[in-house]
Amino acid sequence: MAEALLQAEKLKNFIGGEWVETQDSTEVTNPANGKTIVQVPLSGADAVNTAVEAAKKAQKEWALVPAPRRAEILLQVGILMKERKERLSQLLTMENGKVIEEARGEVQEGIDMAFYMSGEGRRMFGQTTPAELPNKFSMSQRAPVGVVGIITPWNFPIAIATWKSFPAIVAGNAVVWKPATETPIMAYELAKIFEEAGLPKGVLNVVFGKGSAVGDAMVHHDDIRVISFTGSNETGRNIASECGKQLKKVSLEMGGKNAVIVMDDADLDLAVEGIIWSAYGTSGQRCTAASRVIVHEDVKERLEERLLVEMEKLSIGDGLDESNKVGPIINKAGLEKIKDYIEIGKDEGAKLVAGGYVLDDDVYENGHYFAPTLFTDCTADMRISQEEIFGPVISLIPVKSFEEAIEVNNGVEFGLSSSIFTSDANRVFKAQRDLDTGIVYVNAGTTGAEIHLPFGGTKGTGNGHRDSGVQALDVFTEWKAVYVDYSGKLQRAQIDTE
Ligand code: UN1
Repeated sequence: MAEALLQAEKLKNFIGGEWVETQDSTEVTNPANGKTIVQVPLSGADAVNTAVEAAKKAQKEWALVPAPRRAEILLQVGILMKERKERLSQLLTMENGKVIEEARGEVQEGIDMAFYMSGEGRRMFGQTTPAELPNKFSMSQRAPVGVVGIITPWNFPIAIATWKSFPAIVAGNAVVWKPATETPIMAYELAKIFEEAGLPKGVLNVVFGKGSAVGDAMVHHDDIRVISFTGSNETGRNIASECGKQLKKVSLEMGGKNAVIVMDDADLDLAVEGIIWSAYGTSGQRCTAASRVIVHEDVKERLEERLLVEMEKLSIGDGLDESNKVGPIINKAGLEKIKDYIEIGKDEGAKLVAGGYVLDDDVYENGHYFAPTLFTDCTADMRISQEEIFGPVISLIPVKSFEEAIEVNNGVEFGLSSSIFTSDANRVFKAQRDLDTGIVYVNAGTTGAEIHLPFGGTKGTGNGHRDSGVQALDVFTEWKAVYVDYSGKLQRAQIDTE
């Protein structure tokens, strides 16, 4: 099936508009069954250098194409993605494991981003503003940065790529992109779509390979002026410190330890639905996934009972089977990490009430499946309540008040997403003010960000930048202030004002 859908056995890099073969490669396996899908190139610094040269050359001309014309290519990309939505979704499920319904949602997120960013080609507003001197005009406008590097993760291999590459391209930059080696097919397909949509050669370059080779070469390349990265905290910190030394702009989106708060006045059935969806959907492998439930003690028992009932109903298996709601974990390393946290939680004295084990019956073949897991009676400072597990594991923490709930929510290193279920309007407004996260949901789970709003988080989640939304343009542009003096004489600012 993969062969028929993919029409390639070995992927190639896309550099300067050419499909370039590499010597080394490694296999990409389907996390649902361990079967090989395709070979992905393992490139080195040479390929990055060639890609940057191609990008530099292309960018000079691309920057001179009027933004509304650049945007037309994005519009065409969106149309082609829409036409191919089902095929892309199936390939996404095969390489990433997420269930097909969610894969369709992710591809849709990319389509939305294409249509949204193509509109930005006719906006990209700067400001005109009065000058302080007579017969003088002043304005600000966005200018492209040049060549930008984007490094994207396996958990949203197409959506996150569109959040970064589309604003970069519409703003007049050229891109060198390193996709995750676990999920290269979405990158290959998106590059093909760009090629068909008529993007000039060299504006988008895809270099497959490991972070330690390709990513490292990108971070160290003098001519890449921006790095936009989504991935682990450790890698992000290393990238930031390296970029800091070079005064390279860097935008980071890293981990989360997102919580759903359930107050005593909440609609409990709705809260349970929100928790199940945001904690166990995508097997908990979203940066935005809920991994803590902070519950008012008066409703703790009722919430727990209902959660256990709904967890029982979750069918787990290959995401291509429409009846499954929870797919596999990306790979063995991911599975091992989750297993380790189960032991940590038990040792810390948390009560394991459901799940906590690997599913390895015959029906799961060589896939990596983990049972949806619920720890209860957790305290806020346990490691399982503090650290990102990236799997279908909830730590349920009872609290006595609204104020304590907010404090527990904010008492972690990360600040990506948070949610509160309550029917009290005063609490709604206090919570959206006091929850220290980049994304806040009221009466919904912690996932479900829309592309025209800024995506990112506070504290250890990032470094103050945002993906998607109009804010993404700030990552990929410089602000330029322009003064035009039409007085015909020298007017000195701040001096000749009398
Ligand atoms: C991620 O987990 O890194 O809000 C991205 C959401 C999705 C995007 C998640 N729209 O969960």
